[in-house]
Amino acid sequence: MNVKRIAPLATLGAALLLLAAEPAAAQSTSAEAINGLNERLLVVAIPITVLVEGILIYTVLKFKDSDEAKPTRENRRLEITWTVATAVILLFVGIATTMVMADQSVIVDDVENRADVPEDAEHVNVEAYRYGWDFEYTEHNVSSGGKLVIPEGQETYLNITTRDWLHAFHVPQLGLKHDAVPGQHHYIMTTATEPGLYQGYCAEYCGTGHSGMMFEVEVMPQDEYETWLAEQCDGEWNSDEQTCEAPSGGSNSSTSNATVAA
Ligand SMILES: [Cu+2]
Repeated sequence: MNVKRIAPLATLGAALLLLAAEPAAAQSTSAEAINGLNERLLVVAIPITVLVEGILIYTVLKFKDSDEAKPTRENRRLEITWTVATAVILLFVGIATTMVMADQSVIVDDVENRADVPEDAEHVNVEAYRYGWDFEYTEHNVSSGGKLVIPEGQETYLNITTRDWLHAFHVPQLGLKHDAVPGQHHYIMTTATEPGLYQGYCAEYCGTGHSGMMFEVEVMPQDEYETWLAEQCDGEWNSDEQTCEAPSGGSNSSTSNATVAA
C-alpha cells in the first residue's frame, strides 16, 4: 500500500476513533457547552493534522533522494482548493465558537431586563480585590469571603466585578471564566450538575499577590445549601423568606460588622 492511500485512511481512522470516544461528563451546563465545542473543533482538527502530516511524510520519503530541487509549477485547481478549504474551516470554527460564547446560557448580557430568568434563580455578586474574592448572596443578605457555594441543579447568575483593578474569575471544571473589570459588571450563568469541590483562581496577572488569589467552589445539594446559607447569617435567619435579618436593622452579612443576635 502506498503513502497516497495511507493518508486518507489514517485520517478516516483518527476521525472515527475520536467520534467513538466517550465524552467526559460535564459538571455544569457551561462546562458541557464548552467541552462540546472543544470536541467539535477536535473532530475537524485531528483529520487536518493527520492529512498535513501524511502529505509531509509522503513528500519527504518521495523526494529524499532527489539531488536537485525543481521549480514548482502553478496549479490553479490546487490553489483554489486550499483557499476554499481554509475559508470553510475558519468559518466553521468562527460560527461554532460564536454559537457557544454568545449563548445566553453561558455569558449573559442583561440579567435585570431578561424575562427568562427563573424566580428561584440564585444571584451571587462576585467581587475581586487585591488579593482575594468576596461572594455576596444578595437574595439572602449573606456573604462569604473566599469560598463560593453554588446550589446543585439551580440556575446561578454570577455578577462579576472588581473593587480595584483588573482580575479574572476562572473555575475551569465548571466552565466559568470572565474578566473582572473596574466599574463594570459582567454576568455569567451556569447550572451546576455535580456536587463537589472545585478549584477557582484569578486568571489575570494582577500583582505580587496574584498567585494567592485562589478560591474554593463547592456545589451543594439544595437542602445542604440552605443550611449553609443559614450558617452564614450573623443575625436571625428567616427560613420562610430564606433571608438573613439584622435584629438592629441594616445589612447583616458575615463580612459586615453587624451585631450578632443573642
Ligand atoms: Cu490575579
